[in-house]
Amino acid sequence: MMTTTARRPAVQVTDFKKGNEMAALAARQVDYHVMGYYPITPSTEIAEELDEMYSRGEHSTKMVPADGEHGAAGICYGAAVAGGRVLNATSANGLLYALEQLPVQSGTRFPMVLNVVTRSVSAPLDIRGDHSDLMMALSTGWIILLARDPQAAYDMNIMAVRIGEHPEVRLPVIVAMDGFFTSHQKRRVRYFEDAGVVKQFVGRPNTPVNALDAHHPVTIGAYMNDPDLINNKYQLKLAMDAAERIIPEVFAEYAELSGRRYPVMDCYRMEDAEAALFILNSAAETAKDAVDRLRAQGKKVGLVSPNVIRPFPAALVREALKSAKAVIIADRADSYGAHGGNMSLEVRAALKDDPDNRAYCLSRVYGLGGKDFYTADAEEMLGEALEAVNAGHVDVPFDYHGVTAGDLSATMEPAKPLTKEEMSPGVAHAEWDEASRSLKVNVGGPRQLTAVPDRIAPGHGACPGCGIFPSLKQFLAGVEGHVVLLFHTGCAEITTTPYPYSSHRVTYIHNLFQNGAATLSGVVEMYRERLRRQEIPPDEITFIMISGDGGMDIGMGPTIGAALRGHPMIVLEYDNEGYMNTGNQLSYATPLGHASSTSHVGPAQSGKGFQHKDTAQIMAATHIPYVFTSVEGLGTDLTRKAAKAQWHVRQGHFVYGKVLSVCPLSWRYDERLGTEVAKAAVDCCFFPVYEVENHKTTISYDPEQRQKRIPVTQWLGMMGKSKHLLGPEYAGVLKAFEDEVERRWRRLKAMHEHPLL
Ligand SMILES: Cc1ncc(C[n+]2csc(CCOP(=O)(O)OP(=O)(O)O)c2C)c(N)n1
Ligand code: SF4
Ligand SMILES: [Mg+2]
Repeated sequence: MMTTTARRPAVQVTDFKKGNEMAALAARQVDYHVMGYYPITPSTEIAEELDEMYSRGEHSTKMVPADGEHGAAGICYGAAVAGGRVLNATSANGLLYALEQLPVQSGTRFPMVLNVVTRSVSAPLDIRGDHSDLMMALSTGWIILLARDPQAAYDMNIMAVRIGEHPEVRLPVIVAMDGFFTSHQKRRVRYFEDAGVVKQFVGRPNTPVNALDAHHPVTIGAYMNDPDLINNKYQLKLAMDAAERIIPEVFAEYAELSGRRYPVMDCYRMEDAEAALFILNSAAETAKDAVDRLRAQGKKVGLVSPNVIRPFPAALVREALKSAKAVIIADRADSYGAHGGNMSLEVRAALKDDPDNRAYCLSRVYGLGGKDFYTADAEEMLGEALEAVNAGHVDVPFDYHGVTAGDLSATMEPAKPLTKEEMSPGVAHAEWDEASRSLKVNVGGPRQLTAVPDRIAPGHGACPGCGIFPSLKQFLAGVEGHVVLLFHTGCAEITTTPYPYSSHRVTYIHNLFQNGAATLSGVVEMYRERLRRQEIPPDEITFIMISGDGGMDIGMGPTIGAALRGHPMIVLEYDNEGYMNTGNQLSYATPLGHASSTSHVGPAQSGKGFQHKDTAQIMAATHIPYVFTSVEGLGTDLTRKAAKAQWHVRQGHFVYGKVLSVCPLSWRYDERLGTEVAKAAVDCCFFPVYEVENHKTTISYDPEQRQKRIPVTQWLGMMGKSKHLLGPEYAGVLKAFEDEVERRWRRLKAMHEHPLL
């Protein structure tokens, strides 16, 4: 893959690090102006590492946590047109969610660097590595460099800046490493001791056009029709052509500096190879062992593996496979229906242009969803190619490699249906009282509520002391009859549906957390339409979406949309103040100053930099008839509100509820203290418990009136994530937080007291 050059390289440090750490290290040394990002496994660590470094004052890159990947891509585009250096990192559906912005960035020719830590695209949801995300980016006009190991993750991240910013290129660059295989596995690595070496190599950013030069106003992104558009795109094609020339030049210059030489096409033992394997990234390193083993048996095999796939090195493919008699092209993604993955189609097309090349081509899809690729797999593939050489024909031009029958007993057993009668024990009841012109609710006492069967069975994988499931239990106890649940991605989803198991005893749907409310809207509309056409029995079903607070960042738009359309359904947000299932990154609901894995506390940063999101008030502003907040353990408050919510849905309305949900793991407190921590959040007025019913705000539990109010500091001191705020050095942050809590509480009190507010 890389060889050592003769010239003396700059001074370097030897270390043991993983790909994500190396990408972050390179970024720290480049010292980008801005990073716009949104967490998604397995790329999140890059932002986490950089945030931690920032908190220690080790770089000055402004880290901007976006509201989703589309937003992150927008932030990056804006930052790039404003003339500075820009970084992003994403994976899987995150890349797809950003995809729409990628041609905007390349089409207007603003360079930036995007790390794609490859991962399988949902559905089914799988967090491990394949190339199904990366292959979607092939036609976006971005240069794509591959980083097959942690060392390459560092080196490519540095070279990407120079390549993309070259005056003849001016294109954004993706650096792609394999999720988990490269991003999370530590290897021996070397990096420049002095960041100045990197800074000198990348030089000062050269931005011929930018949005901040008031003396030279420019129009960026003019509307363009035919005949100009095709000419514009031709220029992009020419830029890619230029990149084909410039990439090896930059690689060579970097080799002088680092001692590490990256060929555009890595050919391993191809000199006299009759059978070759074409494969990308980390799997190529594994396959080299297979080549060695087969060579030891006297078999003429070799390996071809590009370090760049955009521009696709077609000429180098032809050159590498000039004398091969068969090539097996392995793709870690399928281009469904195309009879081969993307690389296989491109290699075949490249070879077609060499009239003398008669190599048999075999296309194989392997390693989807992170399925391991061992030396034995590469041996088997090379064996197939050798067989084609010996037989003089190809039996199976395209197939999957490594598919097994699986465990045939592993089916998702349908749950024993809960009957309408079982689910309607008459414990929770809401009724309109004309005399008082209000809704009267009766939910019985806690003992009666235990008569309601659990719709979610106890066998889930959440941490001990997790607040989600007691909250869901108390909420669902107030909803009678059939329900259909839609869960956003998050801890509640991950811990209840690990295939082939499901904790759900009622119908459950998952969609990614940017789009659940729209999905449930579709379900509701179809329910109504099929009822109208008498295609389904006239059973009442209550539709409920369960989301985390993170889902109310990225999925806020569709939720507001569903509310404005007035689709009869309940959206219940469990707010644990962060993106917990992905490792405790900040969400917009994370309070000011609180520590998370993307809001570290250190000499240069005091935890999260902005105030917590007030989703309940945002939703109240859609003027839906019922919005509530609650917390588990406040008597039967949550169950009563569930009964009310169902009543409003039965009237044909959209309802929004938000529940504070404790997370011992990431809030860092003793898991036995959950109820106290939650109660303190309410008693210090950080999390007011109230409802907005028919536009009238009523505080359900007023700690002041009950003489239970405690200082905010008492709550903050209970949790490892916020304790630091009690120290004198954070007095300013604490004051800002206390003031905001007080302002919001006073405003709520005023709304409670005044019917028109
Ligand atoms: C488009 C997209 N971006 C990012 C992710 C990664 N991701 C999945 S769940 C999650 C956080 C969810 O946070 P929240 O909704 O608060 O639920 P919690 O994990 O806290 O229960 C993130 C960042 C994803 N699956 N899809
Ligand atoms: S990380 Fe937190 S929210 Fe997620 S399961 Fe564990 S305790 Fe619950
Ligand atoms: Mg959360």
